[in-house]
Amino acid sequence: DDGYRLWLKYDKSAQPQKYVSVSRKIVNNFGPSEVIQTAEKELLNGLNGMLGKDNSSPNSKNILFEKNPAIANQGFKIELLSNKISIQASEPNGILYGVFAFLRQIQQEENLHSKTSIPKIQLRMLNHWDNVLGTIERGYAGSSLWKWYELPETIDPRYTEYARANASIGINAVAINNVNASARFLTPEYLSKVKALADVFRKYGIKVYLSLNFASPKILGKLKTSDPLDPQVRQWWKDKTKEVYQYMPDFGGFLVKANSEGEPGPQEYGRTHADGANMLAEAISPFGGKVIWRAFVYSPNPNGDRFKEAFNEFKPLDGQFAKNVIVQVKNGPIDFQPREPFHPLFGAMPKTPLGLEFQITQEYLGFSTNLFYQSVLFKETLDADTYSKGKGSTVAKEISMIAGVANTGSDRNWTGHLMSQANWYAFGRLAWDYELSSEKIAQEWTKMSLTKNEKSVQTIENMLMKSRETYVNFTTPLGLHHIMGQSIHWGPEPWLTRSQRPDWTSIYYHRADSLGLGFNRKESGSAALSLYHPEVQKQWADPKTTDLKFLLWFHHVAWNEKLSSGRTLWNELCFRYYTGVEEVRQLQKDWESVKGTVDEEIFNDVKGRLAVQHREASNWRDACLLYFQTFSKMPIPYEAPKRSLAEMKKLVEIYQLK
Ligand code: BDP
Repeated sequence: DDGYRLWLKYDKSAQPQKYVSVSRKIVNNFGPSEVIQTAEKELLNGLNGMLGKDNSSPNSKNILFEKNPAIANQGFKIELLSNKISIQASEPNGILYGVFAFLRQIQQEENLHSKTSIPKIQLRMLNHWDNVLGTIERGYAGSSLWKWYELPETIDPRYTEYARANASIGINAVAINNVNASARFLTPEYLSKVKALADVFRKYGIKVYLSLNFASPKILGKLKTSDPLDPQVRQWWKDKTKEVYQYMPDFGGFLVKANSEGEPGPQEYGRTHADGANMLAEAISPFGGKVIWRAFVYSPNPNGDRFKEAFNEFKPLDGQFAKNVIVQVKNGPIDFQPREPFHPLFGAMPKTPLGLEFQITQEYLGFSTNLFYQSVLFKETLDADTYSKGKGSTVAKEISMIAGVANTGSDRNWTGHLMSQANWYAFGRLAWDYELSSEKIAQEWTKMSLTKNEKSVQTIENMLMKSRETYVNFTTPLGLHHIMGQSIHWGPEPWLTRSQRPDWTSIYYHRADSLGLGFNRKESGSAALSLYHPEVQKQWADPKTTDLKFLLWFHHVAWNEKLSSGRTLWNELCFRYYTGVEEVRQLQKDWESVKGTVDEEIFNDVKGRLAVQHREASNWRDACLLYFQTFSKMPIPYEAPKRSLAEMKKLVEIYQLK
């Protein structure tokens, strides 16, 4: 098994007798629709695979697709009745999602049961950072799935496989190109290619979005400006948007990265983010489309704190955005680190629809050689309490859309690391229902993707559940952040002192000195903590009571300060780094114990990657501790690293050689 079939294997069930009541006859009473046809095809395909084509049982019940206006949005109801199995929804997508949920019951060998499920977040989206030349920004699983030079004439069957995987977990939108966007995507040549993809995705209830380059009026329209208040520019976008809708009448909308990391934007013309977003919103509103405007902006400010940049830009604009604009905010204030406190904009813009952006691709999480089950990270953010409307105002309740930067690529197994399929899966499942537990999602995924052996399912679930904390331990424990290798964003480089921008160095974030370690974000420091609701501030205001997970995010702590663990900061730091490496060893042992119960090809591939991870974890530990030791001047209370700091620096340099 090379992992290509993801969690949709539909191999023969070991317990077909459980499902004799399920007939292969499907009756569509819902009404005609392309998506319903897909639902029918998927249901038959799944049933035939798992239960065989024939069903001669006299007691078997037909499966009916039925309209039920009481089921809101794209939700579904599965009802097991004495004479039929009914899958109900008010929208075609709901039927499709109901079908996949029904199949999941059989895939996991559950007893069939009735179930009603309504998605909590309406717009559930993947963001692909795919480029015109087939590369993927921060992609670690091969090249782009989209074969631009073959499109639109050649339709790779993989586009359908991709769409069905998404639909099976409820994803209903995809932005197909990099947010650092080429204007090329808005030309007729490329729109016809994008349309070809949209035609495939539509069958699975998925809408296409495009990332756009804000300077397109200049680049494509040869206008003198891209100023959003210029009448010609506004007209250009209206015409262009109309053209886009001629190709794709159900086009979802635009995703925009503006005035961020060198991308063009309205501020070049003295205009605000709201001016830019609203111009596009006006152009797209006649067609019912949306503008998703990213809040990932941070001007370089040597004396400032990047933590505060997006908040300071966007908070004052609350109430100024057009109705069909969604502001998309990364989960944390810096940049997809292994652990971040939730972004202070959540709960702070009551008049603006907010979207939450996670990064499924593991840019800062060990690429595709590290096991990092992200469900745990997703949940930590979704469940975080903003207190905006009193206790229980979680981030999840503050958002109307959710986006994940995709981890898919042309690798046979889609995600490079087989176990990273679980992150794609978990993203979709949580986007649908953020109240699901990470454990439950891990079990589902494991049973459908790897093994049904009970002991192994338990072992793999444990591995997944521990993997995030393990990664944090050996890379950035206690609230350290952004100390990874320059540009490549892989491996340790805590000594990084100089870069194009101060806020791209490591010393900017860890602030190690002879006294201690960590970023003081209280009033006496950058005061970033003050951006949060007072109740949230309380949790992180006092180093004595701050959860150790977040300690160095908010405090500069003395090396010999005694922490709540009973250890000094220095000893705790050493403890975490050493524990992290040990935990990777344990992951290796755990995986060894499932041998024989998972496919051999998959077993060996994951085994190899875990061994790589162990090597990388040791590098992180030695590099970071030897470096921080130059400040703490304290002994490492464990078996000392075998390599010197100079050797570690050399090793890291290799990966940055051109
Ligand atoms: C950063 C990535 C960069 C992306 C940027 C973004 O390093 O490649 O373009 O995020 O989200 O983390 O726009």
